[in-house]
Amino acid sequence: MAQSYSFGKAIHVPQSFEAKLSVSNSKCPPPECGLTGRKYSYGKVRELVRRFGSALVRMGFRKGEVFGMILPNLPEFPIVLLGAAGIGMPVTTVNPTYTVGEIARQLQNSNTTVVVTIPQLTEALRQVAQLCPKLRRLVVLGNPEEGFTSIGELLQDSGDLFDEKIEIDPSMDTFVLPYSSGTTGLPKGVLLTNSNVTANIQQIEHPGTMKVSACPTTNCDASDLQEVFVCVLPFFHIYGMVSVMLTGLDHGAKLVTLPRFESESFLENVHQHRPTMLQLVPPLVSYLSVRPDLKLESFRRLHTIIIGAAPLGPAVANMLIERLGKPDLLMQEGYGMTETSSVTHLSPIVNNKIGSFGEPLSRTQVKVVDVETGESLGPGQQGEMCVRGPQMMKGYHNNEKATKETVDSDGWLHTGDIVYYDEENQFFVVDRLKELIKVKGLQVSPSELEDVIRRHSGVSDVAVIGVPDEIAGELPRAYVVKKKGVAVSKEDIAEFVDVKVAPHKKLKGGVVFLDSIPKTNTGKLLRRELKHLNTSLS
Ligand code: 4UW
Repeated sequence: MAQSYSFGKAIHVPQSFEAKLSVSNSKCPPPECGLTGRKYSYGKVRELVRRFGSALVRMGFRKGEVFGMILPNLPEFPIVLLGAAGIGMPVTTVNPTYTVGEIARQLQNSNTTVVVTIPQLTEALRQVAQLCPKLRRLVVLGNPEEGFTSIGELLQDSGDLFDEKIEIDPSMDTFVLPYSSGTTGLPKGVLLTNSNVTANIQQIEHPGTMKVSACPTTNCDASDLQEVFVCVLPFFHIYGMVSVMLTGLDHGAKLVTLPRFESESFLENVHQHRPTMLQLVPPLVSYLSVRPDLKLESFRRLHTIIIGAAPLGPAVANMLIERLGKPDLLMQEGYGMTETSSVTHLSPIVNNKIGSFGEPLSRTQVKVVDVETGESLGPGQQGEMCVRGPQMMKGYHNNEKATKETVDSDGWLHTGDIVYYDEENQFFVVDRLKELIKVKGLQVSPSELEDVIRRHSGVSDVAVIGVPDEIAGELPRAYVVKKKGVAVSKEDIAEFVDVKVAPHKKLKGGVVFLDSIPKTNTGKLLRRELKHLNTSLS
């Protein structure tokens, strides 16, 4: 069943990875845990992918049933993801810092039937299972526990059912189902097909887009030729999943996985593994640029830093280049969205401009339109960016309304971001039209937080916006109208929210009481007015 890997064709991702993994030299270690040193060769990854997928078939799981992953970055992440996707199960990746309520919402909304998690989350998963009747099986990456099948048991499978008559249509069948709130409302499942993701990996690896050494599959003994990624960005988010993990695997890179960002272990791993590329978000660039204890020798092999997911200040970027003493370091900024399988723009290798998120990738069409008239705009004019290309999602899961609001009848995806481009086709972010808040590159949906806050007995109305923050980029702030006659403090509201949401969604931007929330005559919330209010308050 394995096919050879060739560019330009729509290829089912797990099959193409299978081919890639099978030709790789077994001495070439790809995923390795940055904390424990646990690692697998490419050949072993391939074998375990097949065993895991086959075990799922043997347990009765079928193509089209949704598979849930609640895992931090671990070397087993690609094994689980490619094993499930390889038998045609769309994989929904959940942030492991989510609370029981947040996990349950995603698993219910996606109709997940089987989920894999870590021992630290089994108790939470037992509670989640009570709320998700469709969940038939819980798997733990660790020792067997009551109610959980151990992954070790599944990896004993012979692997023979992996490719049992499973027909996968690369352009129609869903490969992954990550969640994004898009331009408005609650987080929605994003249907990314096998072809979408494969196309994006090809676009990223296009010569002239990514600066990587010769593909090392035949040169593994020469460690200087192997790309090394220290993977600190979470694999559950589209940036870490596609641009780091899958692109890294496709390239035969060594992936050092870090389960979470901890300053000491991150630096230790950088010093030990001497990465050739670092994929970062702006707060990590700031962090590195001020660390006094960087061992510059560890950055000798580093040729590229890729940054994206939130606006990057040029001053910080330049500070890091200076700090590392590497004037020839390629600092590439990229722009991506969950809805575009990850990337649409990346700075060019030559003549890149710090402060710009670069130019459209190959086969990616982009236009900037006037927000009022929809008219296409020329260089230097600010408007909403719309994109079209093979990496664009099929739509939102079970949500035709949101799909139609985001993708117009000509197939343009409206990003909700205000940008402009210059005479050299380099793009710059100006503002965000959509509701989304970005905290350290991760999404926070204002509607989701408003729904939580509205449940407080002392709240009559609420609106949440993002306020600028030097470290996180933005932080959520709630504007609250109190119910008459109910005594409620700002702290009460913050504490009420704290226990119901993941750490990055907490109201660290504060709570502000207002007499009324600004709205249009038709009751539509005027978030922009709150943003202006914020500017004038501070
Ligand atoms: N500048 C300003 C940017 C930028 C930005 C994104 O959580 P999502 O859905 O997705 C992402 C994906 C980012 C990404 C993936 C792969 C990659 O290589 C790369 O560049 C290196 C980045 O963040 O959020 C999408 C929203 O995030 C904002 C923007 O508002 C977009 O609609 N965003 N990149 N460079 N803002």
